[in-house]
Amino acid sequence: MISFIAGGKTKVIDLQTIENLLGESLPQEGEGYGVLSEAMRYSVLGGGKRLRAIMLIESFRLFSDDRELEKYTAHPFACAIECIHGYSLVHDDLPAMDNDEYRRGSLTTHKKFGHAMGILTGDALLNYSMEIVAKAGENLAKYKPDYYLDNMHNFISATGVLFRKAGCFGMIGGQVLDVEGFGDDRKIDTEDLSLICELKTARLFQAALCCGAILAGADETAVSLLDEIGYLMGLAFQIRDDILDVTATFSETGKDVSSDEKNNKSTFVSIYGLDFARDKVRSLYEEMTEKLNRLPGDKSEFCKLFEKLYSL
Ligand code: GRG
Repeated sequence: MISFIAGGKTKVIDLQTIENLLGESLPQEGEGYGVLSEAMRYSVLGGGKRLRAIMLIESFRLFSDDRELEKYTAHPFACAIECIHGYSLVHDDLPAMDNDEYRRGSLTTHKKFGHAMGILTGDALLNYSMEIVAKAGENLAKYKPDYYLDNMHNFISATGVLFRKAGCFGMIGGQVLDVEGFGDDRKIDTEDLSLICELKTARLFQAALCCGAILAGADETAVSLLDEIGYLMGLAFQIRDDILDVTATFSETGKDVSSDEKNNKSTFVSIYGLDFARDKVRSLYEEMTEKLNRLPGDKSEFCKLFEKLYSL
């Protein structure tokens, strides 16, 4: 459970609330065509730390106490970013990419529903993320017309940030570099590796923090600081993921271990070694904490999240 105090009020966002929001917003089982809604729900609802949703909502709460506005803006964006993250994992696990069998302790989507359905489920989740955001815009116009007229530019700006950071110049671009770099057993250099990580992993962290803040009406200085924090968080997260790939067990991660080695991938660990990788995570942790402390409000729960994510 993540909780923190801002503006004198205790604020709590718990995992169950996010699970409920996601469960309600995804197509219900049996809705639509064939097995698709079941596969979409399986892919998104079957575990996951909900980091991006939590970061988005907590970032909103750093700048606004308006729970009604949060419900109409940050909540649908939190669901949308989890759908985008979910689709990226479904596609990343496909035979044409990492060819993994387990994710979140269960069979990967293509292993359970077949390859074609793995592709289609990922497609549907990406499209659905846009449907969620579009629907939220419609609801705002209908139920919060004052906000709609005065602050719609924030909603539009957050929409652009989310899909740009997830798109061809962001996460998908990073995956392209990853596939090109590793597809023929070439070893990529550290500069390329950092860029891939920045695009593939950090962009969605940045999107989560920036969207939450923008929706709450934060100013440009705060948003760009959050963008920097998201970058550091993503980089540290990826390096930690590389470390866990060689040090953790299946029961700890719920996914295939030694997947990078199996795919002959260069990682921060394979290039620099475990000790250097651990030191790098620690120094990134310090840097993100320093930047976080420049933001307004009580950031203690963000600090707890950092500790949880980056302790080694
Ligand atoms: C296929 C377009 C496309 C993109 C794939 C994100 C990504 C890009 C691939 C995932 C590769 C990977 C394992 C990266 C390490 C960092 C990461 C995103 C780990 C999974 O995120 P968590 O730990 O997952 O937040 P949960 O299951 O908790 O939601």
